[in-house]
Order: sequence, then C-alpha cells, then structure tokens
Amino acid sequence: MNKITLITGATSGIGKSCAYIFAKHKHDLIIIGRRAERLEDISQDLISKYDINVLQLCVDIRNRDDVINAIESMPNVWKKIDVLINNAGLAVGLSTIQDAEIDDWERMIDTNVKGLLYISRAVIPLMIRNKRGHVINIGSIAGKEVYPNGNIYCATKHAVDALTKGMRIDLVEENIKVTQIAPGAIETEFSIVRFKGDKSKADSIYDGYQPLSPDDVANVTYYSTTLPSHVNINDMVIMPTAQASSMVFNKSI
Ligand code: NDP
Ligand code: 8X3
Repeated sequence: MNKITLITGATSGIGKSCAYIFAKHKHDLIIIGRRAERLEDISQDLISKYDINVLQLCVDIRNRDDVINAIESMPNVWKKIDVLINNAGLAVGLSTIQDAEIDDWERMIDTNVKGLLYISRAVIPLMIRNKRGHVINIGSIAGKEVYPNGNIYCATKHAVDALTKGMRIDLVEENIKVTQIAPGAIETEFSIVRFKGDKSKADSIYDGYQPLSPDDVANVTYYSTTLPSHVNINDMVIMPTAQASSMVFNKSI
C-alpha cells in the first residue's frame, strides 16, 4: 500500500515540487490550495506520470470550519496520513511596523500561523489514531533571524519555529516525528506575492546569485522522510551557497 502525504500549498513553488517528488516515490497525495484549476491540472499530470492516487482539497487554510470539514469528510481510506507537509504560507509587503498595511499582517498571521495550526489540529489526531506519522513544517531563515522590514513575516516564521519544537514535545509519546525545514532564498511565486504582483521587483530579489530552486527544498524534505524509524531530523536550515544569512549575499560570482 502506498504511503499517504498531505501537502498544503501544492499549487506552486515548494509544495508543487514536493507533490512531484513524493509522487515519484509512490506516495498517494492529498493536495491543498485555493486555485482549483491548478489543483486539477497537477492531479491529472501526477496520476498520468506516476500512477498514484490524488485527492484534491480546494481549501483556504485560513478558514477554520472549511479546514475541519474538508479533513473530516475525506473518505476513511485517505485518513491514514503518513506525512503532513505544512507548506502553505506567504509574505505580504515589506515595510516598517509604522508604515505597514494592517491587512497584510492579518493575511500573514492567518495563513502562516493560524492556517498551519488548523490543518495540524485536524490531521495530528488521525496520525495518533494510526500510531504513526511525520509532521514537516516549512519554516524559513526568517524564523531564525529578523531583517529590516521583515517584522511580521519574521514573527510568523519564528512562531513556526516555536510550534515545531512544541509539537515535537507534545508528540514524542505518540511515535510521531516532527521536522522543520528552514530555507533561505528560493525562486518561486513567493516574491511576486510579497510585492503584490510587481514582477520586476520580485525578479530583482534573485539578481546576481543563484537562489535555491523549489526542487532543492523538496528533495531535502523528501530525504527527511526516508530515515529509519528511530532517526528524526529536528531542524534543517538550507541556504543557497551564495547566501550566508538573511542579509549577506555573494553577488560577485
Ligand atoms: P509560492 O507562493 O510559490 O507558494 C505558496 C503556496 O501556498 C501556493 O501553493 C498557494 O496556493 C499556497 N497558499 C497560500 N495561501 C494559502 C491559503 N490561505 N490557503 C491554502 N493555500 C495557500 O511560495 P513558496 O513555495 O516559496 O512558499 C512555500 C512556503 O515556503 C511558505 O510557507 C514560505 O513562507 C516558505 N518559504 C519560502 C521561501 C522563498 O524564498 N520562496 C524561503 C523560506 C521559506 P494558492 O494560491 O493556490 O492557495
Ligand atoms: C523567505 C525568505 O529571506 O525573504 O522566507 O524571508 S526571506
């Protein structure tokens, strides 16, 4: 029987790459995102390429009732989730505290912290019932350091860092692994979302050095699930070679 992996934010970037890598290794997938057409296209492609089963859940993870209903109403066969990848997340804006749009703060906190919690609260009891599981939270270098104008996004990713540690303590008695993957700069739709569709500003973030690709991050995410049952990666910081910290880049190569 194939393992079952649930991925939030599977319509783009790291989540989409994880879908392809886990599918290639014969995991059946529950894929979550808000863009229904992309979920459908990705599902069809995965099924035809890898001959796996895919369940699409078109859900906004900020909506607590929708998250609970979507997970509860899955057919029982899908409730034996082996791996949960809490990946959906975003930065919106890059401003000082005094100038920022408060609505941007709400989107980041509601998605990166509360959405991750709603999904986790719905899925973890299923893992406990099955007496096994692996929760992987996609954090960020922004959860380890704070950079100018990063304030709220950094705070949400520091929350993911703390929640990962808290989950690991709460779940140690339940045979459930908890891992954080904390990447540096990756070229995805992340910066387009952060700069609200301004593509040239988004592209300029990756000028002069080679950022990570979403496949780079998905590969280490998959690797963390391949270790023996007594071995867990607690926390992995993965950076472009040309990035030493949030603010220090080598753009001379
Ligand atoms: P993308 O913008 O490419 O992908 C984000 C994904 O999250 C999309 O699939 C999007 O799907 C989904 N998503 C966003 N909001 C919601 C929501 N409310 N409900 C359901 N799904 C949602 O960005 P990345 O792949 O780069 O980001 C993935 C994660 O990686 C994020 O948590 C981000 O913070 C983190 N990260 C990114 C880095 C980078 O430099 N890119 C570095 C470090 C961490 P849809 O729009 O269809 O809902
Ligand atoms: C995304 C990386 O440095 O833009 O989490 O915060 S950064």
